[in-house]
Amino acid sequence: MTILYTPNHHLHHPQHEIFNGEVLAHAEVPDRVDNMVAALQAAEYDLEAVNEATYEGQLQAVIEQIHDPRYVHWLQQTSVTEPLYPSVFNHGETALVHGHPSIQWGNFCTDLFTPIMPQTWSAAVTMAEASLQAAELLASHQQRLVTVVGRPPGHHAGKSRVGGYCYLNNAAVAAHHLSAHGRVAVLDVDYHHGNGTQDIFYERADVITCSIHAHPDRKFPYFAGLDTEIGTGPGLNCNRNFPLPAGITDQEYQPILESALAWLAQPQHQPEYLIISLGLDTHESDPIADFQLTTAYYRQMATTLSDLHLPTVVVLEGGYNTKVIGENLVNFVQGLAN
Ligand code: OKP
Ligand code: ZN
Repeated sequence: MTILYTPNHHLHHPQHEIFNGEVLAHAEVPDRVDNMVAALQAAEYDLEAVNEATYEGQLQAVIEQIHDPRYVHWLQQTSVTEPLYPSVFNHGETALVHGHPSIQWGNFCTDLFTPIMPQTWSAAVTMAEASLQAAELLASHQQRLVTVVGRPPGHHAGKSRVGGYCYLNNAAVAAHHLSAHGRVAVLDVDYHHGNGTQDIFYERADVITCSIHAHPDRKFPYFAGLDTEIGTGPGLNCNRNFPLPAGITDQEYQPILESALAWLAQPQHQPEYLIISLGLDTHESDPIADFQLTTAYYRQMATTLSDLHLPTVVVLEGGYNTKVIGENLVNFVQGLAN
């Protein structure tokens, strides 16, 4: 097992998210990753730092194949000195207007939870680079198991609209890179629906996607995540959602996880690589969620995943109790390597 992490996640530290006009403390904070790194080191794992990324070559090519290049270029080139929030959301064709960056941002984003901070680009592109390196370690047969610990997360970042604390879709970077080497399955076990990943691969049959999450009637991202969303065109029947009620326990989650894995591994799919979008916000103590999974269960969850016997990249997504997220990750990582 190789564990990559991105020390420069500290560069991105949003203070506020705005919900229903209320300014709240932002949940996606650097302490999350600091707690995970400390717990992994205490458990004697070696972590390999991915310090920075140059936006060129393969990284740029992969990112611009999964995201609208206009969005990515804009994010890369827009420099802000203050947090940037959208004011007006463009629901039509992307228009590269010359107005205030707050207006331009309205082309590409969906909510008031995902501000652009002065150094968001550096942190986000480094996390994407680490995800690409993880995929390459599998593609080149140097490793069968790689975990990427960093932030910002990525699974709500779609082709051209980002949100939910996510800017670049790290899991999609890994999946798209590996899709050149074999069929890929993406399983999203974050508490929230992986709507960005679903969007990116919705019409593709070479990357199949599956998400287990809180029912969108109740939780973010609200406008996606129903079990009727099954893919389209060549991607028909290559997406599957498991929306769940509040209060899910270990005993209730396990058979759903097994159904998801059975669906991913069915003969029509035959994945050769597995990407896990791992959110630890399914934990019973999570401050923004309502599932009841226990710390010990993450070990069982990962052991169940390892039964697929596929080369696997784990990419960190959510998880907002900064006191227990590291312990939960250690349990997961130990279960995976079993
Ligand atoms: C990101 B990830 C305000 C509600 C805002 C946004 C949730 C984004 C989750 N209290 N919720 O999937 O963990
Ligand atoms: Zn989440």
